[in-house]
Order: sequence, then structure tokens, then C-alpha cells
Amino acid sequence: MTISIKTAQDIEKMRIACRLGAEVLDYVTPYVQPGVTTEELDRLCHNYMVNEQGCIPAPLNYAPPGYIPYPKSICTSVNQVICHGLPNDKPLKNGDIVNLDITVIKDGYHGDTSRMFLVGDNVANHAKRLCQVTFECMWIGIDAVKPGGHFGDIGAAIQKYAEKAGYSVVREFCGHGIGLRFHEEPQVLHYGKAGTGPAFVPGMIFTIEPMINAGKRDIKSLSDGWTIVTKDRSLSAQWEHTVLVTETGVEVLTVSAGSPERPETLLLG
Ligand code: EYF
Ligand code: CO
Ligand code: CO
Repeated sequence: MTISIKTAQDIEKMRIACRLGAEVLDYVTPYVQPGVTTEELDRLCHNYMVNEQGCIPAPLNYAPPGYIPYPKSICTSVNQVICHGLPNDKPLKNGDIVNLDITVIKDGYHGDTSRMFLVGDNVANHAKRLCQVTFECMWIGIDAVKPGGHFGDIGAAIQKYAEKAGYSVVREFCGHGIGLRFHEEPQVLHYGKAGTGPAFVPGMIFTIEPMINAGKRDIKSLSDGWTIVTKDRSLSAQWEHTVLVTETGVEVLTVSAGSPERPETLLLG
């Protein structure tokens, strides 16, 4: 397994692509309201990326081996959808939770980030807690990235926190290296054992994107071939940042004016 080490020039280009990805989320935030369809959110994001940012939406026509090309520009994962939710014509409802996952390509470089949104003013407390704990899982994973550490430290920290909250960690999908390609080595697991896996080296860039289920970890694919849901139909949440290993720690690249701040305190002590 070879994990690419980015040059200073690569890193500058990745900072730009990643900021632009985060800015798509800032742009679309006011539109995430009851009544809007996820197809409309896809159209808004697509037009913003292409016409305002001069970017290419990476998911559009993306075809990993064995898959037909993904037909939309973003992923919209509502309630029990874990990931790769295909935008459709169903309006969002007051009380839904939804993940919007954006990957832009700028100058050949990919920036990948996602956030959870609470739709309307009637989201149940248990759903809010899942979104908050998942946000904290992502940050606990980011904080595990330290010189001298190993990729397994990320998964171990996330799994411990998610399970302490009574939740489960999805195993089938993971974070990934990223750069000139959407998905590069390594696979960044959100579960596992500290001290295992490759060591962190300054210049590595990868995503941390834990998918956390309120119920059991098992998944099921829908007949559209893309959308992944919880087998027990429990709620699922996900947050994602793209990060760079530095000489002293970690730099979060997918930041923008509207990025939610890192949590000051954790829900679970
Ligand atoms: C069953 C795809 C879909 N893969 C990954 C293709 O890293 C991503 N988000 O953070 C990511 C986004 C997309 C993506 C959008 C489409 N795909 C591959 C394999 C299986 C699958 O769905
Ligand atoms: Co993503
Ligand atoms: Co990703």
C-alpha cells in the first residue's frame, strides 16, 4: 500500500479545493428547509459549483469498478439513509435530519466534506443527540491525528466514543486518501485498534467521515443501486472533513466562514 505524500504545491491546491467544497455547504444551508426536495438541493449545488466556483462536481458520473456512473452531483442522505443517498423528488419534512456530501474538483484536486442539517424546528431530541455525537466522533478522530501515531488511532477513538453513547459504527464505508483522485489509499476506518495501521507522515491528506447508527451497525442497499440505509431503519448520521497531517499535528482543510466550530466540550464527559 502506498500513501501519497503531497508536495507544498499539492497542498496549496488542496487547500483551495477543500475550502470551495465547504463553501458549497455554506451556500446551500439556507435552502435546507421543510418542503425542499433533495433534487432541488442537488441542482442548486451543481449550479453553484459549476457556474460560480468553476468547479466540477466529483460524484457526477463517478463510476468505481463494478458500479454504473453515479447520476447526481451531491449525495443527500435523509434519516435512516447512511450514505450515497440519491437526490430525489421527495420534499424534506419538518423533523428530518439530512447529510449533504459535497466533493468538488478544482484544478484537478478534490475537496470532500459533509455536514448534517436539522430540517425545520421539530427535530426530536434523540435525532439531535445522534447528530451532535457524530460531529464529536469526527472531531475525536481528527484529534487522534498526531505525528508518531497510526491510522488505527482514529478508528479506535471514534468507536469508543460512539459505543459509549449507545450507537454503532458502520464498517462497510470508510474515509479515504484524497488528492488528484477522489479515492486514494489508505482506507480510513472509523473503528479498530489503536497503534495499528500505517503511521501518520506529514503531507498525507485524507478524509475522516464517520457514519454512526442509532441502532445496529448493519446496512442494506436500496434498489436504486446507490442509497445505503440502516438494516433496522434506525437513524444514521455522518460528518466529514478532509485533513492534512502536519509536522506538529493536523490541519483541517475543508473550512469556510460557515463551518461549525469544533466542539468546546463533549456531550459525554
Ligand atoms: C453504494 C460509490 C457509491 N463514493 C464515496 C460512489 O467519499 C465519499 N463521500 O465522502 C463518496 C461519495 C460518493 C461515492 C458518491 C458516489 N460514490 C462508490 C461505491 C459505492 C457506492 O454506493
Ligand atoms: Co464526502
Ligand atoms: Co469521502
